[in-house]
Amino acid sequence: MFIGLLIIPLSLFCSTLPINTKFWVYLGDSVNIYQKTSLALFALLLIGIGVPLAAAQSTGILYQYSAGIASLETDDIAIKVTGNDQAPHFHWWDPNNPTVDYHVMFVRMFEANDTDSNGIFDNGTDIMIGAPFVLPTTGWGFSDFETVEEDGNITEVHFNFTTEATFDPRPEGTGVDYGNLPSLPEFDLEIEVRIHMYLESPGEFKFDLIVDGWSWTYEDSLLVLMFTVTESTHGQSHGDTDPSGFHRTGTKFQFENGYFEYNETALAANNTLQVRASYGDAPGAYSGNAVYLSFENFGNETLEYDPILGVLSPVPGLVLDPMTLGLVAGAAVIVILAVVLVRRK
Ligand SMILES: [Ca+2]
Repeated sequence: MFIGLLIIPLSLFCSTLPINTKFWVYLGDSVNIYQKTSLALFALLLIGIGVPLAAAQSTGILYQYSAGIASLETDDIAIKVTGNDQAPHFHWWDPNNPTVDYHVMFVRMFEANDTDSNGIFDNGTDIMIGAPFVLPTTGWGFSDFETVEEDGNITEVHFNFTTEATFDPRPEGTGVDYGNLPSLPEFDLEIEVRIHMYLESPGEFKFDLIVDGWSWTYEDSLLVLMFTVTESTHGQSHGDTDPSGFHRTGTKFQFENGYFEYNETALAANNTLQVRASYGDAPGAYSGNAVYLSFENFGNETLEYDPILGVLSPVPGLVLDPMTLGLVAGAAVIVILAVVLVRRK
């Protein structure tokens, strides 16, 4: 590509010269020492441009598991994922600019009455039905890593955290009276968080949420998954502040250069479900912002859902760094010099 960038202006330049033909014929002929030197320098520059490109190539995905935390790293993102924490916790940062860390935690799940039937959980208007299921802080099993390798580089890494729990949607002794709701016996839930990273998207990672065993009170209510999004200074294990510049564009929640992108559909058996998001200040003892993903009722099927977390690339598209631009400019000067020398001959 970069050689192409040089050849195009060189050809344009030469085509404007009356000695164009003579120049190319002359190159094949005996040339003097100045021209030889110029051409050698030009060749060296072309080789030199290739060096930083090769050095900038990715080394694949690095991964490890230690003390309940799975870590992944590429040139563009560093990630820690743990189940054994306050809840399933995704913690990531930009290794090229490690000033702030982002944290997304999947903290609770509950059935909600969609009072205005817009498919969105409107906090303060729509009503939670029964007790929320608070995700367990222990008992998450780690699957080990599955990897895909190409030419000695790890190009894909996959792993899971899984937990099983028994949930009572009408707990006694909490001071809340559920007497106005139909009774619903406790039920067993299995929750799996599957993490996927692909080197072709080195600045982000995906996770699937699998929820199996949910029991509903009403057929027309929503299931709401609540996540918190927080920020910390780099290296802190938990986020404690609101993420700076938190806003939503389309299906992407963005904060500084971090993002949380959601899908507007989920799967339950062969059915596609509608997913809608809302957000606000995190309630109660939680820090940061809360994102509520609402799923339409999926009966007794297994829910499968796959959002994306990541860091934004600095500038999309073609980027020439100052060093490459300098080399291109230098090469152009040498070529012009070579042409001038030929003309003077
Ligand atoms: Ca609503």
